[in-house]
Order: sequence, then C-alpha cells, then structure tokens
Amino acid sequence: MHQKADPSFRHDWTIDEIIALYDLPLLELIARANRIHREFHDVNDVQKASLLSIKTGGCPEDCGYCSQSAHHGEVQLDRIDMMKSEAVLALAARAKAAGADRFCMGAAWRSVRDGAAFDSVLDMVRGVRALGMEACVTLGMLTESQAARLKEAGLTAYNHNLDTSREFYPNIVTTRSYDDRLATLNAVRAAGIEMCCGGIIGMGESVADRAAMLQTLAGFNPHPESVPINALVPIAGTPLAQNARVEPLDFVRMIAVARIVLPAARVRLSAGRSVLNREAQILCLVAGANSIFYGEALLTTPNASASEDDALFAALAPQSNAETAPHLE
Ligand code: SAM
Ligand code: DTB
Ligand code: SF4
Repeated sequence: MHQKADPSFRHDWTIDEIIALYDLPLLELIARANRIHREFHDVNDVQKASLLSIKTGGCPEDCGYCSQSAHHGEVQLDRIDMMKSEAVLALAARAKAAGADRFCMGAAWRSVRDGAAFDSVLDMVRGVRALGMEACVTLGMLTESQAARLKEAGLTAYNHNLDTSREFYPNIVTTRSYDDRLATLNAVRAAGIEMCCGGIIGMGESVADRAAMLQTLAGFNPHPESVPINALVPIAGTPLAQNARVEPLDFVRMIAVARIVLPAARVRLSAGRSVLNREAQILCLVAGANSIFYGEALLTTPNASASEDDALFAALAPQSNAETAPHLE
C-alpha cells in the first residue's frame, strides 16, 4: 500500500516542534501518539517481518556501528558469500510458516553492481513475492535503472536508512555522504518502490539530532511507508562498542514522536529489541510501533528469542485464546 496523500500530513515540522514533542511528559506523549496510531491503523495489527543476511561482511564502507565493515578488523565475524536463491527461499518459506508476512534481505554491499549477484537478488525477490509475502531488500546505493529492475521483479520496499541527522552523520560514516543516501532514496521513489527508511539511536547523538532525523523523514512527500527505529546494538570491535545501551524509555519516546510526525507509516521496533523486557516492548507498541523483526537473528546479531516473542504475542492476543490467560480462582 502506498502512502495516502493526506493533506493533513505535515512535511514542514521544525526541529523545535519535534524536540518539544520528544520532551513532553511521557504519558502525554504516549497518549498523543496512541491517538494518532488508532486513527490511522488497526492497533492490533503488529506485522512480523523476518530478516536475513544474504551476503555477510567484507563491506568497504566504514559505518561505525556495523559489524560488517571491512574497516573494523577487530570484529569477530565470519564472511559469508552471496547465498544461493534456493536456500534463501527455503528460509523465506519457513519464516512464512512461522507467521511472518514480510521477508527482508540485506547484503553488505556499498552499492549494487549489475551482474550475477544482482540477478540472483532479483530471483530472490520474485520467489519471495511468489510465496505471497512482502519483499524488502537493503543492498546499499542504487541507480534508477537498478531500482526499476527491482520494481519489475516485484519488490515491495527498499530499506536505506538515514541513520541519524545530517550534522551527526560524518561522526558515524565517512565513506559516503548524506546526499548519497538521499540520491538512492530518490531512485527508489522514482521507481515506485515503497521507501523503508529510518535510523539508529544510541550512537552518541543529541535529542536535536534525533529530531533532525525525524524532520528529514517527515519532509519526504509522501512520507516513507516504513520507518525502522533501531537502538544501537554495540558490537565488540566497532568504534561504538563501548556505547551505553539505549534507555528503554528513550526508545519509547523516539517511537512515539515518529508516530506523531509520520501518522500512516509502519513504524518498526527494530534492532535493540532483545534487551527490552516484554512490558517495555508493549509500551513501544502502545506508543505507535506496529512491526517487529521476528526470528532469532537480525543480520549478524541475535534478536529476541522465539519463546520470548511467543510470550509477547500471547500477551497481546485475546485472553480467551491465549495459553497464558490468567486463572482467577
Ligand atoms: N549495506 C546496506 C546499507 O548500509 O544500506 C544494508 C545493510 S545495513 C546493516 C542496514 C541498517 O541496519 C543500517 O543502515 C543501520 O541503520 C542498521 N544497523 C546496522 N548495524 C546496526 C547496529 N549494530 N545496531 C543498530 N542498527 C544497526
Ligand atoms: C534496519 O533498519 N534494521 C535492520 C534492517 N534495517 C536491515 C538491520 C539491523 C541490524 C542490526 C545489527 C546486526 O544484526 O548486524
Ligand atoms: Fe556496509 Fe551497510 Fe554495514 Fe555500512 S551498514 S558497513 S554499508 S553493510
């Protein structure tokens, strides 16, 4: 579904307005976000997306948070060449059987190059769509003609994150610019592919940087259809290894503000969920998140376990059907 062109959607938020939302009393912020969430979404609809790294490690970019950069020689990570599309599609079918309806595939590339590997990604996209799932890929920078080929293969969405504010970006990545990111996002839009675009908190940025990132996201017209909000997963051997974990209520605030400024987007509670307890995750869903990555692994780091997620969905389910329904005797 493409973003509705609702004339009430704003694309001109100021940083101060967004900071003022972020700083609201927590319960007021959550109440406002939840009201908008109910207006534009079925609050019981929490999409399960499954994530797979189809080519792992050895990336020429120097993104400070990432385990897959060849610049971070200290990271313990096995490089894995491009997977075969049959193997990927078998995992997609398994994810579908487990309840996922979106399958996201990531490759540690700086940019897409035409050739056998890209052809194989196109095959994977066709195969995932044939399973009746949404397909999303994240492959680095992309030209308009490559975006058009992905569209023709049936791609639902392309993930390419802003990661942070334009100002803070050079502290995290030096091998490409913010404008490179925007050019790829424009190519995605030009091809008619949904835009999956968000960022990471917990990299040392200020609240003003978080607000500036949301301002840029809300500035897209139409808004991005999908907005992953990641909390940094600090990875040993990366420059951000020593960063403190994000305070769970900062995660909640970021999601709530994203929901307010991007009313119809699917806001994804993404990396960093595994350190939130079930109740903190539910608070994120109340604040407007309506998708999670489901499955034991993200790209190179562990995700919440299947049993934890079963407990989460059991708690959300109608209690007459839930195995954990309380017995009052
Ligand atoms: N190479 C492609 C690119 O950078 O566009 C795609 C893969 S990249 C791993 C996808 C996104 O995952 C990044 O833009 C970043 O927002 C997020 N990510 C990567 N490592 C992370 C980490 N350690 N913690 C939180 N988010 C992370
Ligand atoms: C996104 O914003 N988060 C996902 C997805 N897009 C590709 C990736 C999270 C990666 C977390 C670190 C890792 O597992 O390597
Ligand atoms: Fe490469 Fe993407 Fe990791 Fe950056 S985030 S190092 S581009 S895989």
